[in-house]
Amino acid sequence: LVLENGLSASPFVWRARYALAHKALEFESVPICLTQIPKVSGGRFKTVPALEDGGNTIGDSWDIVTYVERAYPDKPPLFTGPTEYAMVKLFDAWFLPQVMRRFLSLYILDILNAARPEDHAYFRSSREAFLKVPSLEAFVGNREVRLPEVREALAPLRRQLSSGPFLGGDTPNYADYIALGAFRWVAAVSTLPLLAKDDEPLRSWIERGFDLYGGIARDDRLKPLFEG
Ligand SMILES: N[C@@H](CCC(=O)N[C@@H](CS)C(=O)NCC(=O)O)C(=O)O
Repeated sequence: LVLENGLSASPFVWRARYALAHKALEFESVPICLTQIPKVSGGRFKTVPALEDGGNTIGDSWDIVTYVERAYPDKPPLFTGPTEYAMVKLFDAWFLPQVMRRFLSLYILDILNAARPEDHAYFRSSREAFLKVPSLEAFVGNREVRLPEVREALAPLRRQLSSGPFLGGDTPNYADYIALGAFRWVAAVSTLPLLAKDDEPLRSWIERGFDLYGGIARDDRLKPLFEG
């Protein structure tokens, strides 16, 4: 899901990219913008990410990871088994409303401003309807004042990362990819640094996570996630 500057911004696309890299699966990435989604793959997909693999077409990031895990059992596993899968789903059920929605409340106007011009009208009307807000401006209002509360909402991540380099422990798991994908999304659009300069262990973990798989999330065009 590309912005005007060519960066890929969707947190859901990023978690899927991390998953494919983890499984050492080669893929071709097709950059499209929001209003192009209905025009690709015969209109089969309503959202990105979407995966075409041989004759199989899969939309939804969780369906994609479930599919690649089943289709490529000889590749590095994303989950040690159904128990870890269930626990990471639980993590996502917390992360989506408690973290990603808060990120949206800080950055939705930055996303709009960074989007391709042809997406602007659709992005505004669809997001205002989805969030049930009178305007995106009202939704991000007072964002500097709300920043400490958003930082505080990340406390469970800090707590977990104080006992190991990744949320998954010694090595990254899909919970890491879900969370890293959201920070990568913010870094693509942010005009307000999300985190304090000394926010450890989040800072080291984000550096480590962006460096994974040959620097998968690195890009010179990214905005600072930390105050300078
Ligand atoms: N549950 C889906 C959510 C994906 C999603 O919401 N993607 C957004 C971009 S971040 C999208 O494609 N939206 C299409 C639209 O708004 O028309 C997943 O996990 O893949």
